[in-house]
Amino acid sequence: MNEQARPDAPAERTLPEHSGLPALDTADLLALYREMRLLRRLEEVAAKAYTQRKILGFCHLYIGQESVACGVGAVSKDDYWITAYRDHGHALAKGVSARAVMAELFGKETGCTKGQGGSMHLFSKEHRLLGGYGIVGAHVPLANGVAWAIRHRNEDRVCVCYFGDGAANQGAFFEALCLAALYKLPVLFICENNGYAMGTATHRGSALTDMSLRGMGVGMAHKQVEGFDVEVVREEVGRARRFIREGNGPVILELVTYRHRGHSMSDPAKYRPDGELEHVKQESDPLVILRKRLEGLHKVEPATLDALDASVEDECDDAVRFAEESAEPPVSTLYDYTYAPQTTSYAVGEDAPTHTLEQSQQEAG
Ligand SMILES: Cc1ncc(C[n+]2csc(CCOP(=O)(O)OP(=O)(O)O)c2C)c(N)n1
Ligand SMILES: [Mg+2]
Repeated sequence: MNEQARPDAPAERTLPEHSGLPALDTADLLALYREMRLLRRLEEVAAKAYTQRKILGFCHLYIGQESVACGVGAVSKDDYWITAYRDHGHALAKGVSARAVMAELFGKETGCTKGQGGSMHLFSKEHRLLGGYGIVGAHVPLANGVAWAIRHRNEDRVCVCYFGDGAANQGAFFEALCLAALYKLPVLFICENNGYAMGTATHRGSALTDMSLRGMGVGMAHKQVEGFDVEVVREEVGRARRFIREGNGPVILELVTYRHRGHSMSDPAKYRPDGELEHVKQESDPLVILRKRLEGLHKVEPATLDALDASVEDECDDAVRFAEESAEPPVSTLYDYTYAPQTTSYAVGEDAPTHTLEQSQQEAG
């Protein structure tokens, strides 16, 4: 069959060789080390608060995966991000404060979602963090909508869509991928393959375990990347982001990672083979990798890194105090932000008016 008979055969898409980003210096790497340390420590503190029943509901920890969110954040702070329920690390890496994240976990009105979302629904319009979703795979099509808006507004941004290896088996995911490639939408799909979907190892849920290869079926540029080294993540995401912004269409990256804790706080994670966790912690802990590099290659004194650790400790203590002292949201706000306003008369980029349930019902007739 010749090319003419197949005019829609997707051209081979290759990512650029380099991101074009400048190399990171010692100060940049120290900032990334501190950020990853904050992600980890805030969650260790949250885990303790959870066992004290100060945090209720579901709580999924990101410990072990910090190099992904922080590596992406090093390239993509001004983009839109959308993610699933394992979202604490994404919020922090996007710039949401430790106070606003912890207060949200505590269900307080000072939280980034005004205490109405909790752990799985961190949101910050100011930081272009568009959630936090609990239904596996359901947010992936939303990324396409965000990308349409980016194109419509002519913004120099992409939408970064994070999801897990389990989500990459969902129908909504496949459909979203297909349309994103067809319309060349500015989406960077990032599969954080942490080896498990709840208790199911990736190879027990899919014959294909490199989820970036899902891009092949729809003609999308794709790559599998080792996700434990924050510098590598930054460079690879930089390459993909550049490709997208140059108008070549979306990219799917699989970042190989690992979660050190169970699926959620109620999971003792007994399904792992003996020694697997210990091995990963020894060989592939993102914090250990970067600390070793800073001490070895960059000749940073251990005391400098210890001082950063201590400042993170203070920041987390402050976040807990802030969350504890904050008020719960007033009951009168229970239905706020639930119903979208019916009007379409507000301009793009302008805030939609906040509606009460009553107002929305009146408008709906
Ligand atoms: C549609 C749907 N099916 C099942 C669940 C229950 N569930 C919650 S998390 C999860 C596993 C998802 O794993 P993965 O996508 O790999 O993300 P990870 O938890 O590893 O970050 C499942 C099956 C759900 N929330 N939504
Ligand atoms: Mg997973």
